[in-house]
Amino acid sequence: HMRSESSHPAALSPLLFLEPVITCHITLTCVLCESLERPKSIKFSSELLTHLFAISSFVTSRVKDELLEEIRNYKSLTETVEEPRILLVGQIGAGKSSFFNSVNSIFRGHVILQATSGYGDTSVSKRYRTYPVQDGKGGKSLPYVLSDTMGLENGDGEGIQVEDIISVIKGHVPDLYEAPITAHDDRYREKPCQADKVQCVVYVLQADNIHIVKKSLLQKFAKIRSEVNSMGIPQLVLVTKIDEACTKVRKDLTKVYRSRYLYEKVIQLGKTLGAPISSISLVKSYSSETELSLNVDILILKALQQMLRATDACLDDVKLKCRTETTSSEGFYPLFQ
Ligand SMILES: Nc1nc2c(ncn2[C@@H]2O[C@H](COP(=O)(O)OP(=O)(O)OP(=O)(O)O)[C@@H](O)[C@H]2O)c(=O)[nH]1
Ligand SMILES: [Mg+2]
Repeated sequence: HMRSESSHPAALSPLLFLEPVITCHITLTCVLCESLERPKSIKFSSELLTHLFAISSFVTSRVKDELLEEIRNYKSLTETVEEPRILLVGQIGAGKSSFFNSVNSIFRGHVILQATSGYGDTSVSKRYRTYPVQDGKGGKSLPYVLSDTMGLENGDGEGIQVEDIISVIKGHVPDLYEAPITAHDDRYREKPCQADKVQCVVYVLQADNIHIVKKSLLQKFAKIRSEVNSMGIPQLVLVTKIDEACTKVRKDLTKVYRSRYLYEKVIQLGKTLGAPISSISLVKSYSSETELSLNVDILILKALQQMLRATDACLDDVKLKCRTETTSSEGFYPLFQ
């Protein structure tokens, strides 16, 4: 019964990465809930219920462990770029800094706020910052860095400019740089090396306001996208605040791939940005919680895994480029057409 109700239109299938696990988890959860809500029609012994909950939690924690294992053991296998850079760009308050904080929290084992996050009339993040991810307190740094930018603003000439973001992507901008970024500055890297450049660009949008994203902002995204396409850098989309967009999902995060509302938003976003559905990840970052939660972690780790895989695609092209010693952009396969 659960299976037939959960069947989705084909376009959503790339998002159903955890289908077997989630189905198992959801089936167990629903059986449990139904039995709790309607004790007269279905009766399970409390012992059986305890076992079912235990199996469900076990399966979910195994998924998290496997994701952690893959992400921990990531290697760039590229001499020129030991630590690939993943850059998050998006509107003010979209949840860029919170995503970094959530990734860091998962590897730390508890919720931490390293990047300043919050709400402001202008971007809360005032500088371009790169964050290495540490594997536990005092642990080694994982071999990739997440880069946080100031938020893009709706109006022209306000906040960080498209040109600034392109400079960051091209590797001209060092860590802790404040916009505006000019070639006259001493710290501006005139000739960045491959390791200074960004290997994956992630556009961050919040699920609860996709329908009201301003045209001016979409134009800024389009400008960045066309420039990034020509550089052959993979581009992904991160949809944050899914809990704010759908009440069912807020109550139970495992419903994320069953939400028709979110499904429609993803399709709409794909069309607006010209991005394939498979390049869109849905997450809920840690915002008000003080403890980690398995379901939040899995979505965050899955998004990070997708970013690292996209980064690999970029690095393969870098290697190919080095081998063929050509400056032509042939051989690049950007994710956005
Ligand atoms: N409910 C919920 N709140 C979130 C989520 N992600 C971020 N927030 C909240 O949204 C607000 C803005 O988040 P930030 O991470 O500071 O956003 P930002 O994109 O870094 O913003 P700027 O630095 O100003 O550009 C904060 O109050 C966060 O707690 C989410 O997934 N769910
Ligand atoms: Mg920020």
